[in-house]
Amino acid sequence: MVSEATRPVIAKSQSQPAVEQIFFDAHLEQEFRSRGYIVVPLLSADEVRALRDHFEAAKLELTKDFFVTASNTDREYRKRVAEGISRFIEPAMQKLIIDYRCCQSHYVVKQAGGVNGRVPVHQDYTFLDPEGFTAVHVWAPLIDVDEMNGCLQVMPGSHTFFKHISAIGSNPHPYCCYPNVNDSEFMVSQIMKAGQALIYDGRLLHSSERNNSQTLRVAINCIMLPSGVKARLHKWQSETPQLFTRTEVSDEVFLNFDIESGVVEPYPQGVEVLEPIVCAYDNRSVDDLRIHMEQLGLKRSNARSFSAVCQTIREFVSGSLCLNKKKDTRRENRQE
Ligand SMILES: O=C(O)CCC(=O)C(=O)O
Ligand SMILES: [Fe+2]
Repeated sequence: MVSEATRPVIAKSQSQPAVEQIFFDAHLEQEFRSRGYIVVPLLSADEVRALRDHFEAAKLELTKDFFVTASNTDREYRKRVAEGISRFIEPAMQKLIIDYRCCQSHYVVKQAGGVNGRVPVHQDYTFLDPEGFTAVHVWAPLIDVDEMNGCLQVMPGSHTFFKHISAIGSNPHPYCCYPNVNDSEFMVSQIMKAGQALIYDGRLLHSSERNNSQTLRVAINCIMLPSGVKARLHKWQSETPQLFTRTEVSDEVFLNFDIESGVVEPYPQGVEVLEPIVCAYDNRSVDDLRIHMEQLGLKRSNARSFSAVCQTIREFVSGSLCLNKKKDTRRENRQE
């Protein structure tokens, strides 16, 4: 295990503190730090098949158009799912990143044609303090994904833009000022093959549209933290809006807690109460975001416009788009 003392650090400029190295490969590290994510091949075809079998065997009762296995209340079930996924993801990730573990693993599933399956732009829950180690989140589809069946969309560079704690139980988020952010110039669709993984900084803004295909969209979502570093959960104090209470929890706690409310008193075993933390609401404008992305050299890529063209072609071929129509049916379909 790499301890805090021996974990390699990346020297930065004198004005900025050094940061711990996450990836073995310097190019991946650089990419991850600047964009907030990378996409890499992670699982072999056999591993994807084994995970699909594991998913089928778990016999999910899909009660929502977008379903996360962490919302199941059966502890043994959650444990089985988490262990079954981590068994594949951990060894594969350990070839890429230095001494991290999965502290939570879920299936994230979109029902075929599910009209309520859209996942709005969000930052995943914050599992570490804002300064210090970085939580590495992994999203890996077990089926090829594109804009038709609800691929992930990300906002490159957003992980270092907002200073925001995403508290369990929710708190006001600064990106709510971009109401139509899914369609905005900032989001990039990630068209991926089964077995590829999007490895992202836990602060990266992301979203996904509903699954308009005829097939279930199954993916895996794992939260990875450095070995020996416990997760920290934050709860917003609405009466003192800059204040968040904090608890430090063992990985076991994730098998029991309610993903909407987190840990609640009386706290179960494995929960330690820490000092509260202050984090002011970061009210920044869309222009600030544009400047930030320009500074990072992250002008919007062609990826989305290219995939939008592919989508149009697919719809035309499937007969759902008539080119004689003046109206943009794609846009209409997307509104809920
Ligand atoms: O699977 C998806 O489409 C999005 C999942 C996600 O972002 C989440 O569960 O936090
Ligand atoms: Fe997410």
